Amino acid sequence: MPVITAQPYEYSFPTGKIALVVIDMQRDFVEEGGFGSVLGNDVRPLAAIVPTVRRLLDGFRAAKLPIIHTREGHRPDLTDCPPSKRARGKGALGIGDKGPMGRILIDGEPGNDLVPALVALPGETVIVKPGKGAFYATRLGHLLETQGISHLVFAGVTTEVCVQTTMREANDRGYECLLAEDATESYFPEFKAATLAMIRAQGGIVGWTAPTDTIVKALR
Ligand code: C5J
Repeated sequence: MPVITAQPYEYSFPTGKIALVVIDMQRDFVEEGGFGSVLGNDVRPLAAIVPTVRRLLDGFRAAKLPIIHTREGHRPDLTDCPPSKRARGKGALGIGDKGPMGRILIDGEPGNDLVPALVALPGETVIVKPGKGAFYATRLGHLLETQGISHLVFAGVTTEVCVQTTMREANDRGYECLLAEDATESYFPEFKAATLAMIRAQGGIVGWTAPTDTIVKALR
């Protein structure tokens, strides 16, 4: 079994049972004018990881391993958006409102697209999710089960919200989860640092973390 030098200890995976999950690398969070910036965040740290996420994607593509992309997005009629989620934040613009990149966090709007450098290729899966976790109200669990996947590598944004929520959901479902440390980012550096620490604390209570280049090398 290939082994990756990781924290809190080495991560080994059966070839053929590992998949990459790239969380929410969509314009809404990464580009100026999207939901992230409307909420008052500086999106530049998120934009800065795009080349690293691309290296990870290219590593999985070269190894011909399954790739899943997620987008946080709602139906245009918002029937899948709890009123509590829509009301939260009290910002100038909320979910479903018209922003500079179309209706915010709505599936099919320009802002909901994956950033151009990270678009899904034919054969890769895109899951549109109404929640922070990618297992909630989606076909992700069924898809992984039918493909016999047991190990998941994670990347994307934001580390402490959708990435961490999905990793915790996956961990509870029995998946062995590894987070690519430099292919994930937060609007809040201290939240990213805390999330990495809590994932690998107590002997990897949620999973492992490792740098992207270490992961890609192990896939070769
Ligand atoms: C947030 C996400 N932060 N993808 N979504 O609302 O982390």
